[in-house]
Amino acid sequence: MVLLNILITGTPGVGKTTLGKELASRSGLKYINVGDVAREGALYNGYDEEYESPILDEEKVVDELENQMAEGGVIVDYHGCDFFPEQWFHAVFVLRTDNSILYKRLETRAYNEKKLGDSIECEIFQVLYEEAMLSYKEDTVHQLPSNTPEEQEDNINQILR
Ligand code: DAT
Repeated sequence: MVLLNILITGTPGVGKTTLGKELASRSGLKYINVGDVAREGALYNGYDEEYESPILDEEKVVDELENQMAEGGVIVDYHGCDFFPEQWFHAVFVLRTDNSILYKRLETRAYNEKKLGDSIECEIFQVLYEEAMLSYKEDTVHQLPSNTPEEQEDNINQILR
């Protein structure tokens, strides 16, 4: 049996982690948060002073995840999607959140003003959706609204189907 791999992507704060963990617990698939993997393995290649955050070493992340992706049955969560090998994922879900709701969610994080503003802009200009459409076959990319708990429930059911 081939186990499917799923990518959940979108601007920070749209609900990737919340959805990914819930989906994993209901489906039995394994949840992988790329940010956590990078932190645990120190998979960085510099520090971004403007964003006050380390820069992901994308090649090292791909190397680190390769075996698990080959095994299959994995849900990957990351706010970027153009550096993963295309064949890793059978379905790519881009979560979308209205700006005012996203702003309220991000306000509670310790983001500096630049990072907060850029994240909102990223959502307005649907950067992650376009990145996904350029990186994967169009029919594997699905946008899902992620504003309310009801929408989250709908999304889980849709992905499970
Ligand atoms: P991400 O992993 O994309 O950065 P998150 O899962 O940490 O986002 O969610 C950010 C916050 O928003 C968190 O407090 C949970 C809340 N949230 C996520 N999805 C939601 C939804 N569909 N409806 C209401 N709140 C949601």
